[in-house]
Amino acid sequence: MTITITAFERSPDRGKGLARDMRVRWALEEVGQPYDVRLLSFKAMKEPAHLALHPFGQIPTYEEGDLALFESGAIVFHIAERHAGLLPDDANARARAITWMFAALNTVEPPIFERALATILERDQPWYEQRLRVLGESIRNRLDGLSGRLGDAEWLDGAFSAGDLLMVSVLLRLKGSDILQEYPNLSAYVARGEARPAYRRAFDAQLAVFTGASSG
Ligand code: GTB
Repeated sequence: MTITITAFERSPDRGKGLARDMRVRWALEEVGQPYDVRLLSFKAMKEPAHLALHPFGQIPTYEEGDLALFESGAIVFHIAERHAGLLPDDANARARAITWMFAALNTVEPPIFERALATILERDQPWYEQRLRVLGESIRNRLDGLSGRLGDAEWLDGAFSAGDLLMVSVLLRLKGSDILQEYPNLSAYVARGEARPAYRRAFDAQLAVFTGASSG
């Protein structure tokens, strides 16, 4: 059955791969599942046809036969459950990998995303610098714990898993920032994720949308 996901017709990140369709593309590439992409304008995302798939009018969504999903974490989990390669077979190791998926989305991503939003939306506020400092501290608090747990290991818990896929996806938003550079083992972890052939294929596919859109 054909898998179709949705993505921005024109991603505001100009092809940097920071929108959340990227993690879904990456998961599909890791497990070797071909997929189609339906590109949406901001207007189309708020129209009834898309709202029937996604109650909040966002991307990404995932359709396969009569199954329609939204929420990038749920989609990656679904892919990892249905196909080999992203979750270990051992029940306890699988539960730990799923724990890292939740940690990435619930514990590490929120302050990172808040900080990114603040740099766009709150730049002109008189309290902007203070807010950046507070968000920076929250991020460092999370990265301290993550860095301590990762140590010198290649991945968070044995072989590469959906937990690593989501954690690297979340950390990529800090790429090039002073904050990530303070944690050499996390910088190397992100670089290992980016070096995976499946990541490269996913990245190139989303970049092609931007370069196609900007040359057209
Ligand atoms: N929790 C949901 C999930 O994980 O799927 C969140 C989905 C979400 O935030 N989708 C965003 C969206 O559709 C795109 S990814 N926004 C449009 C809207 O809400 O109207 C967030 C995002 C947007 C832009 C960049 N960027 O330009 O760098 C990065 C990430």
